[in-house]
Amino acid sequence: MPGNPLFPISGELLASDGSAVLVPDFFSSSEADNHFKDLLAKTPWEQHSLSMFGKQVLEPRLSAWHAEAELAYTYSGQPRTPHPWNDPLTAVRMACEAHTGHLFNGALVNLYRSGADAMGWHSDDEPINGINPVIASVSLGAERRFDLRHKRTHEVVSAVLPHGSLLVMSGACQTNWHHRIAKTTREIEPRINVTFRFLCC
Ligand SMILES: O=C(O)CCC(=O)C(=O)O
Ligand SMILES: [Mn+2]
Repeated sequence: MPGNPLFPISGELLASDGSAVLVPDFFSSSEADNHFKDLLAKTPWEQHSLSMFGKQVLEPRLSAWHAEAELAYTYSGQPRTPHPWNDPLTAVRMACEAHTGHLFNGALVNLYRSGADAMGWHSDDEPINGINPVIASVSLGAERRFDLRHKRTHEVVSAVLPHGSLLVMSGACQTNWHHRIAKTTREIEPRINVTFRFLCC
């Protein structure tokens, strides 16, 4: 169901040039509450820096990269040493694998502590993700708006990502669209997002 911006939205967000399918109630609210609590407690949160206009600035969020030991990952130009899988992450990963029929061997976990935390426009198109990657993105905690912007036409498609939702980006989504979580001045609670990927070694 392509649209811009219709809230709440579910199903296919993109009319063309890739796929982004939102499943708003992927986890029940009690499952989502438990995953949020467990991941908040068990994730080895780090704050990394990124290069912006030639300067190193701290990323406006906390994050952790989880994968098998040999799968180092360079994100925002920064090499990341993987942390081992933990129980809540494995449970969420297995649910995403069962739903999508795809295996995932890495997960980037992000903590947006408040509306001031964000992730700028980017696409998950690093070569290690392979061509037309399937990326399963789980949202827990505060709702945030997710924007997709077409790289050529600059069309913007937006959707709110609810607590316990799953967004599956696939096909040519990373080739043709950027995505972001924008800052908001609203007073909001923390949000955890996990993006599962399959890295080609
Ligand atoms: O927080 C989100 O929903 C998006 C996260 C994201 O795009 C990423 O980790 O690459
Ligand atoms: Mn991304």
